[in-house]
Amino acid sequence: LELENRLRQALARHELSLHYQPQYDLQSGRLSGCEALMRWHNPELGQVAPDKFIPIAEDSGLILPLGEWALNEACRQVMAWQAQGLPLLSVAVNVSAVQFRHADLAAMVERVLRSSGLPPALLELELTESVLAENLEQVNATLQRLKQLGVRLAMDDFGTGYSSLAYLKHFKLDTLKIDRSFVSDLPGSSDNAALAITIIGMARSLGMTCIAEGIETMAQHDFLRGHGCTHGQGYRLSKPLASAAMAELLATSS
Ligand code: G
Ligand code: G
Ligand code: G
Ligand code: MN
Ligand code: NA
Repeated sequence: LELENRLRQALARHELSLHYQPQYDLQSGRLSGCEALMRWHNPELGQVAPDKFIPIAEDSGLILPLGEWALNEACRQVMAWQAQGLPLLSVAVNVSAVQFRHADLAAMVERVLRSSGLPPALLELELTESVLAENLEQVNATLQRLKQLGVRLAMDDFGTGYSSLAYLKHFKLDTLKIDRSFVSDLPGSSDNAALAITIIGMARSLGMTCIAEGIETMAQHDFLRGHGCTHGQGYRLSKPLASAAMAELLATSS
């Protein structure tokens, strides 16, 4: 509860920030976008990891204001970079199942797009498989409204949930993100190699962009690239960067 109370004040006290992890086109090596990741620095606790505070935010409902802040901040930042003469790039923002369940998600996204001026096609919302396993009618309606806004939808952590195949076919999302647990021991693990190749093929046959997460070695990079995975992110390519460092990267990648 102590952490929850501190988190409750974190927004007003400007303790939250976003880091941006670059995403690359694996074939050309070019920067293709970034994923916004929330960071919390509390004066007494220091840096608190998202794995610790996101679940608390979800259980307490604080994820609603925090998630809206993150979406707004990410969209605003991308437009601010463009205003500084840096290239316009797409940004992916994580959306928790709690936010997705909330009736107003599409209205909130529309509001943020309008106030930031970000072209909707440059925004990708990362959903988890758990989102799609809930009330089918509501999920359908929300996905429909989000698609009408023109934003892209990604399936995050693919392969770690359940019923993946049926949902994937049904919901026609834009992007499939291969969970890093399948990437970690490539190319040595024949199981993971087979799984990664299967997921890449699945994305291709469904017409989806495929992003591998957690690429830490050149061997993983080359394996994924060689098997036709279109995009990747991970420490080997770049760690998540504070906004100033991301701006520097943008300045050298145009
Ligand atoms: O080559 P350069 O230092 O600009 O690459 C920046 C990062 O992009 C490196 O960490 C590299 O691993 C990664 N990268 C992304 N795509 C490619 C690619 O297709 N080939 C190579 N060699 N590196 C890539
Ligand atoms: O940022 P990593 O660096 O530690 O993130 C850990 C976990 O926290 C990941 O599962 C990531 O999806 C989640 N996460 C990070 N930022 C956000 C955010 O803005 N919203 C939500 N819902 N999850 C986030
Ligand atoms: O669940 P989600 O995919 O949103 O989480 C992204 C998380 O993965 C963040 O915590 C981010 O810091 C972390 N991450 C990004 N690149 C790597 C990587 O190469 N290796 C590992 N272990 N984690 C990574
Ligand atoms: Mn993610
Ligand atoms: Na993930």
